[in-house]
Amino acid sequence: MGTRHALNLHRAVGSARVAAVYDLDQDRARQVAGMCGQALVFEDPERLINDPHVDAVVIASPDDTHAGLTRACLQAGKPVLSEKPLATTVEDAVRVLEAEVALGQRLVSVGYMRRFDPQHMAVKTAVADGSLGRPLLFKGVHRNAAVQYGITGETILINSAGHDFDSTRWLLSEEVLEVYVRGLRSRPGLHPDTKDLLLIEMALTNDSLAVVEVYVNADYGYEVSAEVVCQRGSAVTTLADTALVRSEARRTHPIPKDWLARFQNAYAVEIVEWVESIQEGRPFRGANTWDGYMTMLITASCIESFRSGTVKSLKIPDKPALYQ
Ligand code: ISE
Repeated sequence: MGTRHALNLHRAVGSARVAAVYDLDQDRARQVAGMCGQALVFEDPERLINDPHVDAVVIASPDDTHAGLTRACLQAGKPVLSEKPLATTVEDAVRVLEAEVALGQRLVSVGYMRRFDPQHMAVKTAVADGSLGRPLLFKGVHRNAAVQYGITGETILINSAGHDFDSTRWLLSEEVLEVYVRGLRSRPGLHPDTKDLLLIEMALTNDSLAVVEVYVNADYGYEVSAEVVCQRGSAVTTLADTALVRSEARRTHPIPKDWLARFQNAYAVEIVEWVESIQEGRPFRGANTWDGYMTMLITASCIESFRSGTVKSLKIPDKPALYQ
């Protein structure tokens, strides 16, 4: 993910350059720095963050390091685009939120890249214009070919389903009030504790609903779809820039193997928008700390529901003025 962001910055953003790279794997850091021109290589992420050659930081490290590194950026007064999730616990998300509110300046952006995907943006536009009536239901499908980072329901909720929580809030413009999660193990050969297919139901403000399938061992490829059902119609993401191929008595569409292929366009648009927002001194159009925090609250409630098998309610906190 870090390589993808570095290359997108290097190739797609004319008004910024990759000044420095850190990776625990220093060979990898040198390799990426070499692909991006004259970038410096650091042995320590906090020194990179505080280096005067660095104006802004992209974090694409393991999930549980995001919150600490993001706070280091806030301490240095530097804008930061953190990969999702903002944090892996509610406590860590609160610490980032409190640090930013204390600073009184919005410096943190969170990489929920679907907000920059043309298909998702088209759904948002169709729904937001009001002609379909009130949005009633979000239906999400999120499939990975094979799981990479872990196979517990908890891991999937933190690492994968966060996208769907963000899509739900963003596309419906409502907040989640209640969640209910069920999971199953898709194959007998997997570890007995595995739950690699989750079904998540949510009740939201304004009497709206959401249902999301997250299946991380779908095997055949990578797919994400989002539909918003409204009073007088619905809007759903269509296939991303693919050709319908006719051959040997079949019509076929290719399916991407992973999110880097499916969302390349979104990642490029996201990083261009992020740099422009910094250079123009305005808020980033994507997710901010408040969104990252709300997603973490939903995730934590889903983990409780998944463990207990019961419905969990959320208390929506007051939104600080900084994010109004
Ligand atoms: C990964 O980190 C992503 O961001 C992908 O979009 C998601 O589909 C995958 O499940 C995550 O592991």
